[in-house]
Amino acid sequence: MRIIKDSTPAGDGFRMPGEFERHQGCIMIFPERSDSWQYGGYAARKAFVQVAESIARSEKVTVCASASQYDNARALLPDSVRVVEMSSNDAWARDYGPTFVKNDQGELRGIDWGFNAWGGLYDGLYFPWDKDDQMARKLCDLLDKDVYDKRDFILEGGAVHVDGEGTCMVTESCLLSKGRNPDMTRQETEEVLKKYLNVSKILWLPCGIYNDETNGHVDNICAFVKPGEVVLAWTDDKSDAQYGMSMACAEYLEKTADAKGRKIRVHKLPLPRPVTVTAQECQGLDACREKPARTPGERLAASYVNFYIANESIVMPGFGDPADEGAREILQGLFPDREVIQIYSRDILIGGGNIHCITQQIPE
Ligand code: KQY
Repeated sequence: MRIIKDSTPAGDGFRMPGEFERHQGCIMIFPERSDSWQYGGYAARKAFVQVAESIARSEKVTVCASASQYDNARALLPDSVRVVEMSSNDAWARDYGPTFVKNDQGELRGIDWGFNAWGGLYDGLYFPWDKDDQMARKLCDLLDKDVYDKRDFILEGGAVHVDGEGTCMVTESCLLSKGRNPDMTRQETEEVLKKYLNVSKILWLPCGIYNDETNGHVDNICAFVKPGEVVLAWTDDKSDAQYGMSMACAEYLEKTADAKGRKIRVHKLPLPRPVTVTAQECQGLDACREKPARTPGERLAASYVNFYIANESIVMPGFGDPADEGAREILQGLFPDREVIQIYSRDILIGGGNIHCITQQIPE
């Protein structure tokens, strides 16, 4: 594996494909951290296994597990899933797995962004994060892919979505947050994204989902279903703090064109009712940096937008909410050639993310 420091993907003719383009596989990490996953992570691991099984029906899934969880992962996951021992601080493959870029000859390379647990010592979520930060490079080594070293720029994979045709979508609340790249201007941030993802237009949504501890990752509020079309997490409840946030994103999208000059078509994806943590769930979490990891009644950033686009399916969250079925039908209508698989994901959500956050596609 070559670590590339003296050129950029755009300069070398590589671009990040849209998630809806064909994949050769998917990377996941087995959860076990006791301040992220309640009651030692038993229920979270079951949910991760369901996600891995669903994706593995149409692409090769690789699950990274710690030495102590290796046997368990191997026992719980189907034979078709590859399990490799790899250490990490937690289980967010989207955020610190490599971002893959591809050239016209089909060659793949990874990008290794800097990772600081969603805000470092300013407003990050745990310390240390050194093993997470090594994962992109270790995975590129495992997959025999050269990797661009961009560790001097803090970015998580869940903070960007691309359409594969020159447009990248981010949120201001995340990319311009003080815990990421505080010395960079918006213009300088744009330049990095353009050079590394090979895009020409950045869509700056103002914010993400209410109380999303990532400073509002775009992958929880808005996602491309194809070039020129997005789904946006939505509520009609004006008394909900999310109402103004989703409205601000809709108004921005309404007046903004993509890289190809297309007006963006917005499909609203209604949110479930607010999902809050119970006292019993909080009791099952260890403290994080000497403080309770969660407090009873805390609202979690539940959203159906946090789905994964697999080769032949959409693997989406379910919350046991009356809105689950309607959300499933909307996504089925938008992805008629893929089977929509809904997985009850409360045990993933308690960790702070959902199905998109725990998966990272490897383009074909
Ligand atoms: O991408 C994500 N949503 C991950 C959030 C991690 C939270 C750590 N508890």
